[in-house]
Amino acid sequence: MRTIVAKRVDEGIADTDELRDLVRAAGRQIVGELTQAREEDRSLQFGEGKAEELAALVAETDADEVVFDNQLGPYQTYNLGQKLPEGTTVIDRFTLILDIFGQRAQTRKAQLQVELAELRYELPRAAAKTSLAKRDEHPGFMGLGEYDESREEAIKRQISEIKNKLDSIAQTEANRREQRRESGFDLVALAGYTNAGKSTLLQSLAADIELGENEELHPDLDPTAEAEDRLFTTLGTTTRRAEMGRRNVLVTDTVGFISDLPHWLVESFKSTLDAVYYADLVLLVVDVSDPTEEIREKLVTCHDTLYERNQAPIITVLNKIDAVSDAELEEKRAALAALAPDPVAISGQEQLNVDELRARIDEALPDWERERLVLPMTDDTMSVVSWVHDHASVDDVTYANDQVVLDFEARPAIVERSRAKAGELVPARAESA
Ligand SMILES: Nc1nc2c(ncn2[C@@H]2O[C@H](COP(=O)(O)OP(=O)(O)OP(=O)(O)O)[C@@H](O)[C@H]2O)c(=O)[nH]1
Ligand SMILES: [Mg+2]
Repeated sequence: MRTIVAKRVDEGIADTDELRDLVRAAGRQIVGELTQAREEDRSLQFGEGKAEELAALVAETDADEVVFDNQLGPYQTYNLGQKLPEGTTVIDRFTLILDIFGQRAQTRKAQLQVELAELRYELPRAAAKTSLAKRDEHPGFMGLGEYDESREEAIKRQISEIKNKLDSIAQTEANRREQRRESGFDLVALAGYTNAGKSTLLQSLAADIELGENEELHPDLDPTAEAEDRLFTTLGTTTRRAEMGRRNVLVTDTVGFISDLPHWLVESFKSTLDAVYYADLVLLVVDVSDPTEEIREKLVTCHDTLYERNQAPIITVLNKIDAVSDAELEEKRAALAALAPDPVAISGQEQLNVDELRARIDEALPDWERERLVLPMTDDTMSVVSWVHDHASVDDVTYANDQVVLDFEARPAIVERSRAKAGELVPARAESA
């Protein structure tokens, strides 16, 4: 597809870098660009003269599509379509992002989310079409008007059906997170602006897939996390076990953040970030090779996205240090100190300082508790001993006087469960003693 990028800003210079990256990520070829600094024109977004210039540029470059960085209202889309050569598609940044998501959606969940976002986008437009048709006195349009009203109802119905399906998927995922915690896993999530290097870092942190008895717990574990230099390479979530010493850690990679997403789009993909919001720890990955101002803006977007719902502690990870000099890194670290306190600087790709990051992860995760359990000898005692071996770090086991004494360290949740299991072992007659 031959695409022209267009952007209007109220004042100053319109920066089209990110829009261009998005257009390329969507698999289009950029054949032209047009920008304008002025207030928004209600019917055309651009001013009248600029819109005519756009029409000429489309004709000259033989473009099939214009992508606006600005959000276009239904009437603006319609009016621009009337101005441009016939057959030219007019879309905005958000429909473009939706198109990318649609191309990448592989899981049922991602497909439902894309469908939901499309319907939410369409809903106000169906209403606009109805009113356009009603305004027109042409009797032939009356039927169309009625048809569109029922279309609105149909969209609303579909939206609520898809929401129900997504809710039940989210519930399944929430249950899985709980099961994993109960089996002794710490859950770490990778978050950050799109293209920051999350998937690459996941590959560096990941251990070989080897789940043993826990296999049925992890239907979503995936050997690959695709990494590529384009926006939104990752859409669904990928989980891998990390190599972390005594701890059992699962790291989840997820969709990247981007600025200025309209609420209907964010809403539709909300549960994609549940892995981040309900993690035990979030690694906020930053591309430190970007210019400082850009890092700042991207960090603000990330914090805004995390702010409302995130419950976990955050470690900021300055990634791609191989691409900057030591002096530059220090300068940026200082400039960003307020937004990114005490960051860890690494290169996921070149495996620089990844061990330091592992140490920080270990430090930031919930402290392990030391526990001593005295178990009576019953038929089930050995299965509890072996459960503790599987879920904790055992320091000592002593067998004496028909008792087993277990010394170990584990996550608080595991200690709690081991106590419950030990409690069930007490023979009935010992309870009153
Ligand atoms: N120089 C350098 N490049 C890196 C590093 N880590 C990742 N990259 C590159 O950055 C680009 C994006 O990496 P990804 O791992 O796909 O980034 P992501 O955050 O998962 O991106 P999305 O899934 O699109 O949100 C790729 O071209 C990587 O090769 C690094 O430490 N140094
Ligand atoms: Mg990725």
